Amino acid sequence: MSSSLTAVARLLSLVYGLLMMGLTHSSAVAPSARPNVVVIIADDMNDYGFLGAHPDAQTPRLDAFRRESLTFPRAYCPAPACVPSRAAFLTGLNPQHTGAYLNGSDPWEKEGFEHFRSMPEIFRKSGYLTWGAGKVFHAKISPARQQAAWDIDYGGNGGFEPYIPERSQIAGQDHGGSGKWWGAHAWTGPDTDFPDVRTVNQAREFLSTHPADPEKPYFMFVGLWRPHTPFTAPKRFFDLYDESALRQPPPGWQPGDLDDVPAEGRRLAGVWGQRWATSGQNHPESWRRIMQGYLACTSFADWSIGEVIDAIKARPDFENTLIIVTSDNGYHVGEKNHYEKSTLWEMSALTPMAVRLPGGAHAGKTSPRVVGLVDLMPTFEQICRLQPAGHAFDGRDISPLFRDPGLVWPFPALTVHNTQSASFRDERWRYIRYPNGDEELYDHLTDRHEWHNLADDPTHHAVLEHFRALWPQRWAPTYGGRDG
Ligand SMILES: [Ca+2]
Ligand SMILES: [Ca+2]
Repeated sequence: MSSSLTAVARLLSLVYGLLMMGLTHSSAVAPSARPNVVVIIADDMNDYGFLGAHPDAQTPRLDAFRRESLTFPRAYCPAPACVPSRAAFLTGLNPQHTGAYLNGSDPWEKEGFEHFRSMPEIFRKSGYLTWGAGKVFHAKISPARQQAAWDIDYGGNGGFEPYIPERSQIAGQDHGGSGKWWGAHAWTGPDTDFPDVRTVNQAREFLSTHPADPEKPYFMFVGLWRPHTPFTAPKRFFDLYDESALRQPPPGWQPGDLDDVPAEGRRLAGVWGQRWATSGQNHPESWRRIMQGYLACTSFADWSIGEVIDAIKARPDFENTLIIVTSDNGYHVGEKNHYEKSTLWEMSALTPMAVRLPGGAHAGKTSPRVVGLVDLMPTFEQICRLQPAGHAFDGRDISPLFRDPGLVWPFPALTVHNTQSASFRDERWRYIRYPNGDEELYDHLTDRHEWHNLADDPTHHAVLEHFRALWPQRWAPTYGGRDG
């Protein structure tokens, strides 16, 4: 008798468990409790480790995080550089509607932009406790805005330092007049020489001491400075990569790839001075060195991401926390004979995104749908029931994809580089158009590295017409800045 009772109890418990699982999975966020939100943004991280696109890249913490998360391998930045990408995803507004197109534009306090509220300001005004450290806006911010944004503000923790010491600089390959940016150097000083490590320590401190409060959830923005140049990282991350054994060139490089690219595309490939433009062919030694530096810094950023996530997981309110890991833009390491970003190709535009949903819904799954960083703000507004931003978003709420990652989602991502210079990406195609009307078209079904420009192929006339019809009509005057 008692054993059959036990069996019934077990059955009931199993049914209850399944019901709860179903509840958790069908509603990503319980309506009664707004989730905590953590946004971890790496700087200039491409798909090498995130999606395993480079055979030598090691990102074990991201791999583990992806096993608990819903991954969007087709996520794109609104602009392929730090300042305009952040201006866009922190407001939910695309560059062509604000004029914040370029690095060096410092848009935040300029006329016309100064009234746009940013992501942390909106969270704070909506009753969240807001915590920010590291690289966030990457532009001049007024004290008033800074105060409106954060309850707990650690600032940038410094910046890109430590720079490349002279002995590790690559001679003649300077960057903005200083060799300190270019080279690769295994750092043997203390970890805390790195702003990212200081940020991680502050995050750990907050996460391990701040009591869970369902009445006042927290919003945390962790802005990492790596893998952006200068390629310095603690030595143990360089030790992961034997420079002489690195498989080079990277999978996306092909000789003569620029031959079918219009003049403006070739010009963008040469921005940052011509020093790197032909280095793929001419400087294999320094290319390998830079690759080692980029991969080491990618693994360093991976470690930083993992440390923050582990601290979140140790909290009692972990299961009601939404964690998003992504980057502000992608990165070329020689593909199309180009370094860095600021182009309209996949290597610059792709910012893979992994989303750990409350309750662990869709863990380990992948959504094939095209989304963008500019979708974050409207998505948070919906999920976290935030106050209206005061402006209409260009991005869209992607929380329906959090419920059903396979939902039909026919919205291409727009990546804007400058006035009348932009690219659309849908699940199959990339379309690029430059200010003089020159175009590129790539078919990702057969050409994932965008080697074959099909814009002149009459077979694809209808595809070109489709994207031309989507071309933005309004282009705000620019706040200026620089091309790279
Ligand atoms: Ca960046
Ligand atoms: Ca080509």
